[in-house]
Amino acid sequence: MALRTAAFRLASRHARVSAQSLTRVQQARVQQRWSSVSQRPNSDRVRFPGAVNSKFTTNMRFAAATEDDAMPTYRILDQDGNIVDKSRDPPSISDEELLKMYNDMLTVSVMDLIMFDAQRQGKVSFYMVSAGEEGIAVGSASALNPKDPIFAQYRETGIFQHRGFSLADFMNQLFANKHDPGLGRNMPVHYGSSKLHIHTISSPLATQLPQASGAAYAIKQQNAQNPMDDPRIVVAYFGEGAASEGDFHAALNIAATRGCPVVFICRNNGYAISTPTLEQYRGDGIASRGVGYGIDTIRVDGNDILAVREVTTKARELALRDGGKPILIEAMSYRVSHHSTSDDSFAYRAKVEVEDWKRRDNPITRLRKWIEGKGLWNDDKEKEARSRIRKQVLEAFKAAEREQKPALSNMMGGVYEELTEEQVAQTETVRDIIERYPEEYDVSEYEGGLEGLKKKA
Ligand SMILES: Cc1ncc(C[n+]2csc(CCOP(=O)(O)OP(=O)(O)O)c2C)c(N)n1
Ligand SMILES: [Mg+2]
Repeated sequence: MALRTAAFRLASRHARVSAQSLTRVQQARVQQRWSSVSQRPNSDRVRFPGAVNSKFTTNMRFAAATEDDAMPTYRILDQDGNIVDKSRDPPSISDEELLKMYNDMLTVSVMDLIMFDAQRQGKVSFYMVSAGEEGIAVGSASALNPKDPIFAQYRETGIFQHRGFSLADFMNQLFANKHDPGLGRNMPVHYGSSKLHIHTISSPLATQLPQASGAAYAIKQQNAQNPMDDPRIVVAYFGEGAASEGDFHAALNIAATRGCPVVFICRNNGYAISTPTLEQYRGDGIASRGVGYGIDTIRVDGNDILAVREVTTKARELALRDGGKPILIEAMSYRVSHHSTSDDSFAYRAKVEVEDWKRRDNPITRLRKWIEGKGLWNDDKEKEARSRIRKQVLEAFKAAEREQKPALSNMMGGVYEELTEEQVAQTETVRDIIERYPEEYDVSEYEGGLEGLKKKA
């Protein structure tokens, strides 16, 4: 009984907080929706709770999903880096920010080439590149407040780069050395940074999406309770393949019904490993699903970093309106490289298709053309930047490679406060095996060697 009273008190407090976070107009709107659902005689439209504004018709027509109705794709620059709509003002962005965006994309691209090869040489176990999609990550990150929490998938290295994740941070995680905050427990490329407000990437697809909606619900309350602070939103990235997971649907629906300030950014790159989009869905991409959930949605050209930045700025503003609401951005792109180092994409797509895309369009060359047109960039600067970045990446690479690995005790620790009986027994088994087969198990590169098994994590 006492428990039930406490639960009731908690629920009513919750309802009060939610009500406080809505403006009067919004409250009136919510009430209007619920007070007008009774079907009035002679009304020309349905007023049932499940569809409150649908006109009656005698024309039997099934709503058809045709390609003619495909949602348009917003762009600012054409493939030659020229503004398409000559009547509009040029995007308002400083030269400094333009050069930072270009440098960030270039850094990701140069690091990707080096690390892909490093995996082939057996230096790291796994890698994933962002080729062709650098503009989505960097362009959207550049439009956010640096304190907006981010939930990413794995092909958004550009957001880490833009927020200030250093080359040493990337390399420590990739080499799983003792400076990796995850202490080598996660796969390479699954970065995270509490300092930069980016949640750690996890492998199971789409799990980040309901988490993002939940975090946005918490932030909605915080925005309402701390009106003097800068309001924040949550941003969640995912691929079009991940949008086939149930978690995607749960995340969009809860965000829409609870009015959570979250911007969902889908990178539609045409493939989910070997599954092309044509086999993944039959609707109008992922954008059409946002509308289905009552979420304001836009489709944007992911190769146009200025367009990505502009729609994200607007999406952020909209997400904070009306007490908070979700927005969906579908950024169109093409996955230029293999899915990961474990994949050979020429087993399921033609080389010529890839070469075509590489030649035809690319977020880096498109921005390069724009900044060259403005007199901010040229061949010499390009050469200098590429060789400088390459040198910096290789330096960070060598430094991280030299560092010791985390102590062996971290294999078991970090889950429970104390090791369980089973973990203690397993630790002893590991010790026994290493001691019996020292040639097979050289543990000298782990902090503390075999003794590192003892240390508490
Ligand atoms: C729940 C789950 N199912 C399957 C996988 C295996 N898997 C890893 S990435 C991937 C493809 C995802 O494609 P998409 O979301 O389009 O992202 P992209 O790789 O194209 O950037 C799959 C099927 C997984 N990690 N998690
Ligand atoms: Mg994909």
